[in-house]
Amino acid sequence: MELSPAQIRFFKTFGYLYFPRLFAPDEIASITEEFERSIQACGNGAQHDSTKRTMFGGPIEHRARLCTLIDDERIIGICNGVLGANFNYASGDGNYYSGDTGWHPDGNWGQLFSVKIAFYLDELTRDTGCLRVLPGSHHPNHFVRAEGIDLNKSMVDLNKSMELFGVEPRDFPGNLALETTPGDLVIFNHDLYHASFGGYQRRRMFTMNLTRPCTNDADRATLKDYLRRHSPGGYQVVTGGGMFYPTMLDTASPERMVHLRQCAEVHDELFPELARH
Ligand SMILES: O=C(O)CCC(=O)C(=O)O
Repeated sequence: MELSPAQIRFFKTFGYLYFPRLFAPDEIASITEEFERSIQACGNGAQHDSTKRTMFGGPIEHRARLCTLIDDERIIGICNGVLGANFNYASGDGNYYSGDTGWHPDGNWGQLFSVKIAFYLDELTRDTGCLRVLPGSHHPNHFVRAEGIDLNKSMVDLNKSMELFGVEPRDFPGNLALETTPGDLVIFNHDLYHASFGGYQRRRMFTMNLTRPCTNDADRATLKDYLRRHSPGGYQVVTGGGMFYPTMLDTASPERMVHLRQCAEVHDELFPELARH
C-alpha cells in the first residue's frame, strides 16, 4: 500500500489521516481478541474498576499475532509515506479508557518527528468518545500554539474554553470528530491537539508510536530526548527486553528489525541496566 501525494500533503497540512475499514471485520475481531488477552494478562485489565483509565505499555508486543502489525503492508505503507522508509517503531499504549480525555498534544517537537497510530476497538460516535482532532494544530504557528490560548497567556489550554470563550471544550471551534468503527485506523502527528468526550467506562483503544528514522546527529539527539521520556525506561518499566518486550524481538524478521534497531540501541544507551543480556 502506498500513500498518494494528496494523502501525504493532507497529513502534513492537517496533521492526521483517517482510513475507514482498513482492517476487515474478521481481522479486527482477531486483533481485538488478542488485545483483550494482552490487557487481561499483562495490563491489570481484570482490575479495571471504571473510575479511571487502565493502561499498559507495548500493547502489540505481548502476543506474536499482534507483533505482526508492525510487519503489515498497510501499516508499513502508511508509515513509509508519512515518516519515510526505515521509520522507527517506538512502543505504544493499550487502554481501557474511562470518561473524557481533555485536549492535549502528545508532543511539542515543532517538526514532524513522531506520530501515533490509533486502533479504536468499539463503535464510537461524537457523543460516545470518538477521537477529536484540531486540524492544523501541530503547526508551531497555529493560533493555539502561537498565541498561547489561556487565561494567563502562559500555556495553551483548550480545556478552559468555557471560561475563555463561553464554549464547551467539545465544541472548540474547528475541531473534528472522527467517528470510528472497529477496523478503521487513524494516524496523527504527536504535535496535533486531540481529545475525546462522552466515552463509556471501558472504551478500548491501543496505539503504536513511531518516529522518523534518524539520519544525522540532530535526529539522534531528538530520539534520545523522546525515549528518555516515552519508553519503558522512561516509565521505569522492566520489559525483559530493554525497549521492547521479548516476544516482539524473538519473533522479529530482519525486515522488522529495521524498525526496531534505532530505538533499541538508544534505549540501551540511556538505560543500560534494563538492556537484554
Ligand atoms: O481516545 C482518547 O481518549 C484520546 C487518546 C489520547 O489522548 C492519546 O492516545 O494520547
